[in-house]
Amino acid sequence: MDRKNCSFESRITTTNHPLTRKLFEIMANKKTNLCVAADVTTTEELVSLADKVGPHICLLKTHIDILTNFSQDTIDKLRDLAAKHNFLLFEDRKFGDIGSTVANQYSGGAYKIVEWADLVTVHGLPGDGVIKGLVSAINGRTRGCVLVSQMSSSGALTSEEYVENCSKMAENHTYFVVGFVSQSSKSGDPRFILFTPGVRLGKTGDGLGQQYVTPRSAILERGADIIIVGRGITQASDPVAAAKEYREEAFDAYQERIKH
Ligand code: 5BU
Repeated sequence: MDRKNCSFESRITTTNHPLTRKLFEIMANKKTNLCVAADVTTTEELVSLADKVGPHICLLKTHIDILTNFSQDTIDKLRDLAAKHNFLLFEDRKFGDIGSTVANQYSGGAYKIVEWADLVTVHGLPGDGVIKGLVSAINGRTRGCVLVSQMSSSGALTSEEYVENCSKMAENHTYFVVGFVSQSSKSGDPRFILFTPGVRLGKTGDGLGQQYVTPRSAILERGADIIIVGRGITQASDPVAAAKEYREEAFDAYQERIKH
């Protein structure tokens, strides 16, 4: 069973991870494989964006530490919107330290990420202690992580060997890892979801190292399951219309892929 030829529905039963299953269900039922990167700097903008694009997304990706006015109210509102529109919360924290430190960063500090983020991003660089550390902080909650195995930025140091080693790490920790942030994947393992950022229509870069491909290219050529789109939506004159456009392009490309 090759991941790239399988429908999201048919992949539900390939995994026991409750959040992987939930995400496949949301994608299949809502007919969307769009994740919006909500890189705005105030709670008001974040909540307003989440409510507007909510009907079109399976996931809302945050960088919670770029908010200037974060509070518990931010989280209460985000969780309400996630329930209202049926999407998951994905904090792009890119944990990358020893297990003991990431456990504290995950559960403590100002953001208490473990209390509200369904999924978080993690670098494999420290070795699998980073995963064990995060898991030690979960305390019975249903949580998962996405391993960053390859970055979208130019000159990224993520070699083929590194990507391979991230795959092995994921295979050893399937109870926590739901998939990879990557630019391409040779892995056909249907349990793992491939998330691809660096997606934008009509631009190839941002002048600061980001590199873009189109939704079709990400899904059909690079094998993405979920596209992550930030400024293509947040900086559009009409973010809702842009979200609809990316959603349609991405879901059409996915449907085309599973036909073959
Ligand atoms: P953009 O506005 O579509 O360029 O935003 C992309 C988002 O995805 C942004 O939040 C980044 O932090 C995130 N990202 C990325 O662009 N490339 C990567 O390899 C990883 C995350 Br990992």
